[in-house]
Amino acid sequence: MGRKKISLVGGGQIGGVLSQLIAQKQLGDVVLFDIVEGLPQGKTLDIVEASRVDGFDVNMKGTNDYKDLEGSDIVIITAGLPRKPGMSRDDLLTVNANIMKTVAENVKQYAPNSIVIVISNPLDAMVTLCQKITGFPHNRVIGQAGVLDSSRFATFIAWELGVSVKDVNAMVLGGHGDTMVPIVRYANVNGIPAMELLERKYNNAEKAKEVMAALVNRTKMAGGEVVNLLKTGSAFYSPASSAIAMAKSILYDEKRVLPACAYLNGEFNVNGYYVGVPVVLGSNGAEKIIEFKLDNEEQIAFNNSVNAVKNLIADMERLGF
Ligand code: TXD
Repeated sequence: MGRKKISLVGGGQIGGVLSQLIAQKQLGDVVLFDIVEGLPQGKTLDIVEASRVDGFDVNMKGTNDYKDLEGSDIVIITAGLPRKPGMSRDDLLTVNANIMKTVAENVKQYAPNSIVIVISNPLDAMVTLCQKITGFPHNRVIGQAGVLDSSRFATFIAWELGVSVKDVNAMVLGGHGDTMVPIVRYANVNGIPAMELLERKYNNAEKAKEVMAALVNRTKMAGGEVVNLLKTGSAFYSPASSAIAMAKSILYDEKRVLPACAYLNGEFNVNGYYVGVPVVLGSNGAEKIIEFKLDNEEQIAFNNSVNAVKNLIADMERLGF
């Protein structure tokens, strides 16, 4: 039995880290595609030359030819420009939609049976466009945002409470923009509500609320925080790790429940849009949306986030995509 084939379209910062993680975790063989000549070839050669040191067997190919995507089980798309300081994710819409159009046409042609994970921003719009152009069933086109946003939220909670991040569960839903919705009510440390632990820490319910509000706010702005520090691009280690968690759940049919950008058909009262929600990820891609009740405040924030996604999609359609 051959190894699974994972193709990465976009060989920039995230594409490079994705390649290295796939090799180190031996998830499958890798094709790294980019339009820049030499870039994917150089990165894959460099990674493979560490195989003796790290002890991994992997076939890896850097390419500028879409034909190499043939037979892919999974395609992860990072092609597109990242943000610079002062830009919102939505500012990338026109340029990245043009790139996604070409990418999706080629994925459709050369990897018609693949499951696609989109990472390029503005995420919710790029996933929508990718599905539209490939025509793949919705369960086979998903986007990565929620795993990362949730990991950021969990990290900030762990720091605040002085506990291992491994014991923190925290979930962020909605669109991948400033309106994303960290779900405070279910944030917990090994099942114990994070809010209760904050109230105990400060012995003051009001202060606990303020501290949590600051963690929520930092989570929403976390992408921008990294952009402002890096100045030349956006986060790339953590987005790559997050997409790998999704790919692994699909490749090993783990059926993990991960927040992902998935197509809603009435779930959470949303019809016909891609939005971040908890999803069962298995060998058929997004196999099931996990619904749960939102309270009033969460519902308002979620609706607001869905509206932001709808506006973004309307903008994209106005641009002719
Ligand atoms: O969580 C998330 N979803 C994200 C998404 C978190 C952080 C960053 N996120 C977005 O991912 C970011 O806003 C960008 O839209 C993508 C890729 O970010 P990355 O940091 O990897 O950007 P790079 O380093 O600029 O790499 C992009 C590569 C680069 O090598 C280009 O040559 C290539 O994309 N590119 C193309 N590849 C294929 N085909 C076309 N047409 C093309 N155009 C550019």
